[in-house]
Amino acid sequence: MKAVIILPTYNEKENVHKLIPLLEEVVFPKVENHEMAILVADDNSPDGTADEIREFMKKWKNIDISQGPKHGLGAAYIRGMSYAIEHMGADVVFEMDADGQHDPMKIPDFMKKIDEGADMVIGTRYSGGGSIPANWPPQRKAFSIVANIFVRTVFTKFSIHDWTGGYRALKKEVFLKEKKELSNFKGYIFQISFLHKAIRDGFTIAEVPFHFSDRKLGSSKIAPVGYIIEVVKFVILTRIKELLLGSFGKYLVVGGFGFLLNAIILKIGVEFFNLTPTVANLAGAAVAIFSNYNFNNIWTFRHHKITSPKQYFIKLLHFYLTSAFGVIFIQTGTIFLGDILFGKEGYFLYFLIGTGLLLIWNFTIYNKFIWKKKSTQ
Ligand SMILES: Nc1nc2c(ncn2[C@@H]2O[C@H](COP(=O)(O)OP(=O)(O)OP(=O)(O)O)[C@@H](O)[C@H]2O)c(=O)[nH]1
Ligand SMILES: [Mg+2]
Repeated sequence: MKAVIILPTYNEKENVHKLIPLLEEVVFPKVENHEMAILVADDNSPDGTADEIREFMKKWKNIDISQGPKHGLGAAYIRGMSYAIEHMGADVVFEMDADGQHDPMKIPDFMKKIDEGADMVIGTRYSGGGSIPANWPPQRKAFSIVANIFVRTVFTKFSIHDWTGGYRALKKEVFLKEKKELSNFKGYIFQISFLHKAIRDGFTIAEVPFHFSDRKLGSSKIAPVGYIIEVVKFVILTRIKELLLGSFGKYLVVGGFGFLLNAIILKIGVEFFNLTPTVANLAGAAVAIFSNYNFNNIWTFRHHKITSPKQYFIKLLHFYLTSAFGVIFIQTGTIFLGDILFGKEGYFLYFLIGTGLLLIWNFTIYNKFIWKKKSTQ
């Protein structure tokens, strides 16, 4: 395979001067069985980074440069990856800071993970011995640590420890698949969104721990603290969109329809058939649960559809039981607790909180037990 290390640069003349010989003379000879090359994605740096690279290109034939206007890190990577694949024949592309903060000696470890079958390898500072500079100011440390915990939690993807780092390797298939959807996001958001899409599309992800050293030469282009609000906004909006457009949105539509059925039957039962509200509501709930079960089966969770008649009845029974449990213990229980702890006045708020918890409970149970992958066969 051919792997191209993409170094995005904006005024990194002094840094590439040190990094490129290190890659060529020390690191590349350590990578067995793969052809290694370098692409510098330079945004017309005024400090003459490109001239430095052109000098190196005379000495080493596996170096190339792609220049363009400065539209941010994401744009530089999109341009660089396209170039590496189309003009250099790359099978694998690396993202690597040009300022030496990404320990180049880890490159063989990334390639090993690719050899073992990973589609995308993430350099991690937050697991397995990886670390961030001890001398970073407290607010930068806090930003980096909290941002990563935040992203992992909101995306409920705890197996990936470093979402914002920029030391990565990926097969060209990953880039080609996601290219259309990759926007010119600024620094950290580009990294988060790229990884999020790769996971969504089922690519295999692996991690390589590394120590992120402090920048020694040149100046920083990314202002971490300035990104806080943008990162939070991006991650939350992405998650909400994903949930609403995905099975959770369908589940809400199905549940909303069930709720309407329940309400109509309750009203007809009481007003036209003279039933007591309790009995009429039980009938309405029973019909609504039946409707929910079937619509969820053929629509929300259609990828894990229950087809065998025996399974259909067993799961229907489970569905009734878990739905009843949720209504009695979670929804009604929340109202009960609210009433005892804070008084009756807030009953409607407790109802709303209880219903919210109920929705999450049901969705989790349906995913994990009713329509879980293997049990449906
Ligand atoms: N081509 C290009 N490269 C960029 C741009 N912004 C940042 N870079 C490069 O991306 C890499 C990471 O940027 P840095 O400024 O080092 O960000 P950082 O590592 O979070 O910050 P420091 O720890 O202060 O170095 C460096 O190689 C930069 O030169 C850009 O707009 N265009
Ligand atoms: Mg840096």
